[in-house]
Amino acid sequence: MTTIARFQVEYTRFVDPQGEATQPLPEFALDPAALIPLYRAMLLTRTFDTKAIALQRTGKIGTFASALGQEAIGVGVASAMRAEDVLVPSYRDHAAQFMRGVTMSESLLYWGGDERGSNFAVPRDDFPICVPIATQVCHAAGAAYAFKLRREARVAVSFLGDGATSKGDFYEALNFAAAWQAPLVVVVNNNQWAISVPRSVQTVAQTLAQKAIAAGFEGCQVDGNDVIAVRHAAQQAIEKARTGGGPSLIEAISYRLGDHTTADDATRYRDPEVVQQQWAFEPIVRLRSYLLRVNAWSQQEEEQLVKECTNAVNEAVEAYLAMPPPTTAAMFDHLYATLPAALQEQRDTALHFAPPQGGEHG
Ligand SMILES: Cc1ncc(C[n+]2csc(CCOP(=O)(O)OP(=O)(O)O)c2C)c(N)n1
Ligand SMILES: [Mg+2]
Repeated sequence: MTTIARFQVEYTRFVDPQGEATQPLPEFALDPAALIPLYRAMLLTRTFDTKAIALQRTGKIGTFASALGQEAIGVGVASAMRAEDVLVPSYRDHAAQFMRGVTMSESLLYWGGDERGSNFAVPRDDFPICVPIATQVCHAAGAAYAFKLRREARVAVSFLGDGATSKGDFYEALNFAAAWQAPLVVVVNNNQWAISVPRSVQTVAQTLAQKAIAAGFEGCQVDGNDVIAVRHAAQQAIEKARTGGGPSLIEAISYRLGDHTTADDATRYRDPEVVQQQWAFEPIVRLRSYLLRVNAWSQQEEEQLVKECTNAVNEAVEAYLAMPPPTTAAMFDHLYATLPAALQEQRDTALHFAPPQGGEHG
C-alpha cells in the first residue's frame, strides 16, 4: 500500500486568553495603535447587540441573532477586505457589515422587518443578510467567478456557521470555486452550536477546515477569539484570491455565548456553567488585556470608548425609530419582477385593510 496524498490543517493563534502574545505578531499588529480600531469595532458590535436584544424584548424589532462572543471573526475578516471586495453574509455578521460601512440603523431596519435595511447606502455591492443556511456561499462563489471573468481584482468573502458546513450548498460552492479558481474566501464561524445541535453531533469530521481540502484547496483553523489571528488569516487568504491563487477557507473557532436568536432559550439544552467557563476566552477582554499589557490602553480611554459606543448606538436607534414605516405594498416589492396573480390578490387585500401610513415601528 502506498500513501498517495497527505493533508494538514494548521491552527493559528497570536494572543492567548490572558492577552499575552504567544509568538511574534504579524506586521499589521506591530503598532498597537493599529489595533485600537479593531477593539472599537468589537466593542461597538457588543454594545449594539445588547441594545438590539432590548429592542426585541420591547417589540421594536423582530427576531435578532446576536454575535455575542464572536465579534473578532467579523471584525478581523472585514478589516482585511478592501472597499471593492464583496461581503456575502449570513445573519450573524453585523460586526463585519458595520466595518464595511453598513449603518446600525440600516441593520435595525432589517431586523425590524423593513427591506430598506438591506439597501445599504455604502457597500452598494455587498449582499444582504442571508437567512437560508449556506445558500449564500453559492451566491458568493458566483460573484467570485464573475470577478474572474471580468478580470476585476476583487474578492468575494462569505460567512457561514459550523452547522452550515453540513449543507450541500456549501460543498457545491466550494467545488465550483475550486474548479474555476474563483477569488472566494469562505469564513466558517464555528461557534460550536447550530441552534441546539452541538458541533460534535453535527459532523464527525475532525475539523471543518478539512472540508476545503476535499474540494482541492486550503483550509486552516484560527483562534476565532483572537482578532489578530483572524485578521492575519483573512489577509493571507484575500491576498491569495486577489492575485489569482483561488479560494481558501478559514475555520474560526469561537463560542456562541448568547442564545441562538431572541427566539431561543439556550438554557433548555446547554449547561450554563459550561457557557460561563467560555467567557474566559472571549475576544474583547483578550485584546484589551493585550493592549493594557503593552501600555497602549488606559481606564480613561476605555470609559471614553464605552461612552462613544453607547452614544453611537443610541443615535442609530433614534434614527431607526424616526424612520417612517414602509408602505404596506413594500413587502411585495422585491421578490418578483412581475407579481404572480396569487400575490397580486394578496397585495390588493393587504392594501384594502392597510392602516393609514404614518404608524410606529413595532
Ligand atoms: C435552509 C435552512 N434550513 C434550516 C434553517 C433553520 N436554521 C436557522 S439557523 C440554523 C442553524 C445554523 O447553525 P450554524 O450554521 O452553526 O450557524 P449559527 O446560527 O450558529 O451562526 C438552522 C438550522 C434555515 N434558516 N435555512
Ligand atoms: Mg453555529
